[in-house]
Amino acid sequence: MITVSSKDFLQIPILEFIISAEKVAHVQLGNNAEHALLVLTKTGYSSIPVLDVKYRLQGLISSQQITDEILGLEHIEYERLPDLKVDDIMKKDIAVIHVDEKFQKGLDLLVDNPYICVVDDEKTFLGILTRRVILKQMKKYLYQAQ
Ligand code: 2BA
Repeated sequence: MITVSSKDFLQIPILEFIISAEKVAHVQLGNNAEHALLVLTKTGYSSIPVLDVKYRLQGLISSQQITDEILGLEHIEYERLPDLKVDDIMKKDIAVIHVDEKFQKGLDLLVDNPYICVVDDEKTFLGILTRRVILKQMKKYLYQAQ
């Protein structure tokens, strides 16, 4: 059996673990909050990336952020959803990882984030690295080391 040392394992490129962009639910700059909430609800994800027309990463939007934005004193103001733009609600200060990075960097970032957006030099969105995928790889590695 071929075993991999933990040092080698941590140096594996993240490229092979990425969920590619075409499989990732996202919204675009300029979309309204109603559309974003629809996509989030339909896909079941709590947060998704926001991209521009050139597929560059601009931020992340979550159902929690949208609900928070329309929370009035007495009730949730759903009627405001069509007039709100994702641009004004999304989180812009987000962790990203370069496509050429290694497993170790991904692991470090996923401690505090459920997923990390993967970009190239031009900030083009290439996909995401999720906790689930990374945990699956860790499990495989730990079980083979037994
Ligand atoms: P959450 O939406 O909070 O999902 C947390 C975990 O729940 C996911 O972990 C996954 O194991 C499960 N889960 C949620 N919705 C699912 C669905 N529709 N189908 C299958 N499993 C689902 P991870 O897979 O590690 O994902 C971490 C986070 O990455 C997710 O957090 C979501 O924000 C984002 N994500 C994952 N896959 C995505 C995709 N294809 N498109 C957009 N965002 C995605």
